[in-house]
Amino acid sequence: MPALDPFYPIVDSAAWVARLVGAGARLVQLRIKDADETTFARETRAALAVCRKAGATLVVNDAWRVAIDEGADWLHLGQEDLDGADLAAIRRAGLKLGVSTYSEAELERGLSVDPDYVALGPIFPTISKALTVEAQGLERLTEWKRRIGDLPLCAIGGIDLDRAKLCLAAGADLVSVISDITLNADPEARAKQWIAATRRA
Ligand code: 3NM
Repeated sequence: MPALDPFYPIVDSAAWVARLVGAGARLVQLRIKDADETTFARETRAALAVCRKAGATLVVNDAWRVAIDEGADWLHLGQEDLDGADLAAIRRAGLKLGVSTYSEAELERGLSVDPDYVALGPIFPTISKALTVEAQGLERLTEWKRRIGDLPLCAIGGIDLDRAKLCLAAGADLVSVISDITLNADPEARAKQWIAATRRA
């Protein structure tokens, strides 16, 4: 598997995917909450078309049936999503899989499904997702990386550009971000800064 790009933004529409891929992003997650299946399928199809044209990778969050039906290559599942997902069908469809982990037990569970990357979060407090877990901190990233070896490790939660560099130095291979990009006054320019800094690291 070719190495995944270290800059891994998460957005909630195909229009956002197009903006960030246009700015140079090569790994993007489409994470839509509270949409009906028709909207999700339409957005996924449009986002896949944008990514394929640019040679970028789209990761579909949670909606595994849509990901299979639309022929996506990647899926991301949280621990709660793992319970309801048909992992055999997902693998049969050839989907690569990323999983979220928040604790030792969840890391064990995550590894048991033979994922293609493991995410640890929230590294810092986040405004973008309601979570009951405390911030994990950078040391935990180093510990997770020691545990999972060559498997790519994704840092997520409260990460801005300076913190992204710290996460990579601590052992992360990928850094996922929402608000530092989407709430920026110039998201494309911010994405380019991230790309320059993370690819250099
Ligand atoms: N998952 P921001 S934190 C979607 O810890 C998501 O698993 C998290 O957004 C986890 O970059 C998070 O704005 C939100 O903090 C990340």
